[in-house]
Order: sequence, then C-alpha cells, then structure tokens
Amino acid sequence: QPTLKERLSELIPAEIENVKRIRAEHGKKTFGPVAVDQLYGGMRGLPALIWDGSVLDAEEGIRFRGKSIPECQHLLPKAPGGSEPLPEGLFWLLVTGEIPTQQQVEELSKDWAARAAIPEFVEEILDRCPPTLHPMSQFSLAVTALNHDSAFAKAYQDGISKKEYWSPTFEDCMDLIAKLPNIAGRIYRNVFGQGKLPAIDQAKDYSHNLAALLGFGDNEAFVELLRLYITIHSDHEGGNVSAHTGKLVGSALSDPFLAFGASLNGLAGPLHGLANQEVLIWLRKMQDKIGENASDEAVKDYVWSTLKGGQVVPGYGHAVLRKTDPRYTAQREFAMKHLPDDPLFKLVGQIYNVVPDILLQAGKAKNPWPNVDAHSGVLLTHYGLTQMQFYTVLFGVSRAFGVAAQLIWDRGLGAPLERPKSYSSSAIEMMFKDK
Ligand code: FAM
Repeated sequence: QPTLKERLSELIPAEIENVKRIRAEHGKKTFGPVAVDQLYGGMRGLPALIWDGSVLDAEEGIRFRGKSIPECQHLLPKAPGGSEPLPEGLFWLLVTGEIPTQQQVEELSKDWAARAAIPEFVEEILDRCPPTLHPMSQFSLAVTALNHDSAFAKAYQDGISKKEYWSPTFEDCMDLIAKLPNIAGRIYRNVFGQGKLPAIDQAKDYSHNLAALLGFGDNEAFVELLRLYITIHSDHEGGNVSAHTGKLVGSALSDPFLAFGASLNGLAGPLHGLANQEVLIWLRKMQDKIGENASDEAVKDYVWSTLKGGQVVPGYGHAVLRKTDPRYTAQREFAMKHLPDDPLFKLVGQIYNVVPDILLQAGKAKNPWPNVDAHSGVLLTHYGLTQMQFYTVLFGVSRAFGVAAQLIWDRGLGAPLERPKSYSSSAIEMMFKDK
C-alpha cells in the first residue's frame, strides 16, 4: 500500500494537468462584478482562492473533499474499539481526496510519533515564557522557531527546482503536525500544571499521545473527544482567517513553520479561534450573574445585556454559515452520548433555544445560529480540561491539518505569490463619481 508521500507523488502531476486543462478552457471567463462594499466589508463572498480540500456551504456547512462530518465519521478509520474518526485519516483525506486503509492510518500514527520530538532550544523558549503570556502567543513563538530546522528553507537555500518544492514542504508539514502535541503539552504543563511530561508512545495514535501530554491519557472518552475535535476543527475551506493567512504567507515561499505561525496569530483573534475561550468566559460570567439552572427569562436578559453592552455573543454567527454549524451538531451528539446530564451542556442547550431569536430581533447578525465554538469548551470542561485560555491552542493543533494540506498542494501546483489590488477611498470616489 503506498505511503501518503508516494500517493501524493502520483496525484500532483495528474492535478497539474487537470488545472492546466481547466485554465485553458475557463481561464478567461469571469465571475460577477465586485462591489465597492466588498472592499470595505472584508471581502465577503469575493471569489479569490482555489482550495480542493474543503468547501463550505452556507446552508449545509463544511464538506471535507466532498464528505460531510457524518460521512467522515462513518467512512474514516477508527481506533480499535473507538467510534470517532482518527485525525490521521482525515489528514490523508484532505491531502489525497481518498479514504485511507487502517494500515495507512497506522503508518501515519507511527510516522508522526517518530517525528514528535522538539528541539531543546524550543523547549527552553517555552520554559522561559511567563505563565501570564497567553498560550496562543507561546504556541506561535514555538512554531515559528521550528523554522530553524525547516527542510524547505534549507532546500531553497540549496537551489531546489520549483517543481520539487512540494517534497520538502511535505516533510516540514509532517514535522509540524507531529511536533504540536509536545509543544501544546509543554505549554499546558508550564502554565497550568507541573511535573514531568510523558514520552510519546510510539505505539499509540496521535490523539492518544496529545491526551497523555495534557494529563488525560488514561481517559478513553477524552481521547475519543480529541479524535472528533481534531477532525472537525481541521479545515473550513480556504478563506477563514487562519487558513487564508497560512496560504498567503506560504505564497511568499515562507516555510510551513513561518506560515502556520502566522495562521496561529490570526486564530488567536476573538472573532476567530479565540471565540472558544470567550464562550466559556461568557458562560461563567452568566452563571456568576444569574446562577446555575437559571430560567429562560434570566438567560434572555443576560444575552440582551451583552448586546446592549456593545459586545458580541461568542459562539454565535458566522461570516459564511447561515444555519447551525454541523460542527456544533457533531459535538452536541457526542455530548448526548457521553455527558447527557452535564449542567454546562444543559446550559448550552438552553442558550441554543434563546439566542437565535434574540439575534434576529436585534436585527444585525446575518447568521443567528451557533458555530463550532459554542459547544467545544463545554466538552473539554466536562473531562477536566477547564483552563479556557488553553482552548484555542487545541483549535490550533487541529487547524494545522488543514493549513498543512493546503500548503503542500499550493507548492505542488506552483501557486504564485498572492498580491490582490488595494484602492484608496479617494480613488474609489474618482472612479465611480459619475457612475
Ligand atoms: N453577537 C452579536 N453581534 C453579532 C454576532 C454575534 N454573535 N454576529 C454578528 N454580529 C453583528 C456583527 O458584529 C455586525 O455588527 P456591526 O455591523 O455593528 O459590525 C453585524 O452583526 C453583521 O455581522 P455579520 O455580517 O452577521 O457577521 P460577520 O461576517 O461580520 O462576522 C463573526 C462573523 C463570526 C465574526 C460574527 O458572527 C461574530 O462576531 N461572532 C461572535 C464571535 C464568534 O463566535 N466567532 C467565531 C467564529 C467561528 F466560526 C470561528 O472562526 N471559530
């Protein structure tokens, strides 16, 4: 059975020809007009990127290489006795568009376990960080520092041919993903814990090793949660802040460590990945104010006070989605199965019954439904991972899968430097004043 790299070496030349054919046939055809508001309004809906790994439908949600989350849960290989997909299989799917065999997934687990060690100087950088430095800043520092041993950066200095760019990029992406559990585990231990970090178990899968580094290795339900968590947070088409940042920075031929370090800085924004932390902070503040088991009325009043305070309701709304996020639904189903009586889970359900109507009444949000972040922290809290400042680090571990898959394909297809056009407001006035 081919390894992932062997399969890629067959798929890339075929896709290069496929793109050539598509561009020859359609390259000069155009989308609709671009409205001035799209330049001021964050490029909503602007056709601008190519990415085959995942596509986001506003009504249906994400599809990974055409597969919905339930289809991924059904089709992707699982751990012995497990029911959630192994993230190793999700990465294979994102990169190749194919469902891997159990053996191919086990090979990936072994390969990542073998690459997991981080340089001692990176451990020292993390150990020097004050615990008051946000875990996401520590995460980005460590990932950027991995550039020290980048295979792509070295190959580029050695004069690698453009046609070969994808190969050292692949190696860097495999090293990047493999090294995240040790980085995340060290940050968690330094900021929230103490004691010696466990060694990577070469015989265990990625999620198990990550769970063990966080101190939850003996909790099979938590390991299963991480398998689902990493699968659903991995990719959300190409235009979200962390995926697009990785693509943009990678287009300058910055290696995957520099590119993903930039992605993490975008993910650390409260309107993007930090929302999973903000949801738990908001829930705890709500409980402090209106107590546990509060009435719907009390919850409604609290939500209105958030909006009247000029703040957003974290975990709700989305730039593309216009329905409940299937990543929320997948987490809800996990909770129904594993923690149906958890009080925070019940509160999340109560909020789901209350918030959309209020956002609709407030009349601003285009999407009043919950996104992935509305549910994720509640699951982690249930198993004892209560430190919400750490939640976005786990989002970042997962998002590396999507960003890495995109960087490999961008270099494989020879994606050029990204350089969109910007206009001054006075130019806009000049150009459109008589139209
Ligand atoms: N609570 C309050 N107001 C909201 C809102 C929410 N949940 N979602 C949107 N709005 C407001 C938005 O702030 C804007 O108000 P202004 O005109 O005063 O700026 C108005 O509604 C129109 O915004 P939109 O077009 O509906 O949404 P955007 O595409 O501009 O922004 C989000 C999308 C996700 C940034 C926005 O929904 C939001 O701030 N949500 C809360 C933060 C959050 O949960 N982010 C995580 C998103 C998740 F997908 C992820 O990336 N992890």
